[in-house]
Amino acid sequence: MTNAFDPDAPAPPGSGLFGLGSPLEKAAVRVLPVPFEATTSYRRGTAGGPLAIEAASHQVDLHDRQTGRPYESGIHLAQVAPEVVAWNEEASALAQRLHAQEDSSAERETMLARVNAIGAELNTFVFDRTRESLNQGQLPVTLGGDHSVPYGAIMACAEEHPGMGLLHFDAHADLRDSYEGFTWSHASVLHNVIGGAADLGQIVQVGVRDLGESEARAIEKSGGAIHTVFDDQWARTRLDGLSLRELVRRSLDRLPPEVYVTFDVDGLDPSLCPQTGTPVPGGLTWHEAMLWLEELTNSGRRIVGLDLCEVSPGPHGDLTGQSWDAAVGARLLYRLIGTALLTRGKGSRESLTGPD
Ligand SMILES: [Mn+2]
Repeated sequence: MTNAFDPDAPAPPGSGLFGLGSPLEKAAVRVLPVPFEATTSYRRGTAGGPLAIEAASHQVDLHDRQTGRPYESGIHLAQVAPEVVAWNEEASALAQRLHAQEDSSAERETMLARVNAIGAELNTFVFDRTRESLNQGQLPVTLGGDHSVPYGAIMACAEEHPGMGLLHFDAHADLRDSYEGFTWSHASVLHNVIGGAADLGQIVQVGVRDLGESEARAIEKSGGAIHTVFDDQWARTRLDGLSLRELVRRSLDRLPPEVYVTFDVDGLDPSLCPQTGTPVPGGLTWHEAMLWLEELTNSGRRIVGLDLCEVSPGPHGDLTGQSWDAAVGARLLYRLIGTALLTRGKGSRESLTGPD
């Protein structure tokens, strides 16, 4: 097959995610944009993530030393579904009124029920779309939006791959049993997945540094089913000059052969995601996050699905391609996809050893 595509050429405007314009039927990767952030509790803006990331993706160099040529496999970005936009507008407006606490309790109950119903509809939508990707043998990638968004994707992957594990990057454990009354809250996504999936394997969490007491208890009570590498443990390993790679390997060893990666960008140091919804000091550096992905590949495990959430270009969006958060998000998305393709036997990488 002749391929006229030049990975080094600048991406023309309107050329789609990473300038690839990959048609759906030829793509190994299907990215579902879900600009939804109804239950965002602190700062808004993650609904602008998908379009800002698409704009910023035109600056990403497609040749990747760590993952080779992910672009060759085809990466298709679906259109934003109008119903998702409508759900986000309605549920966000209701959630903001609920935060303002100016309505009667009866009114509040009705509004809360509606927000939760919209969340359930969104879950079904994401589940169905993920199912379609899985049916076609494509890697399902969900692009949030807040971290409530990938619930349906994780459920669909868990159904397709019984016993799959979860690798969860996040500043938060997301184990709350609903948050502010919202059943489908960004702060509850792991709790909901654990409650909803029939056969979910080991969970490994990384970057966690903001934790409620009930969440700490949930981790304890899980008897190891949830293994959390707390950020202070991570930082101590780094500060004491011990091997982070060893810590990563030991942690990954707990995971089963098939792994879903859920990446809340606030797991990274906030200098890499200053506008994210709930930033917390500490977190992984860029290269530390990449170390996890590199070792996941080395371990021979297979990524069966992934999401990237909570990337925010700020409250007003950014379609210029110049948002720093989106620039990081686009590169992270490309690296996550490239890593997943590598684990699925596609692509190759250059030697990662340093200079002799
Ligand atoms: Mn999260």
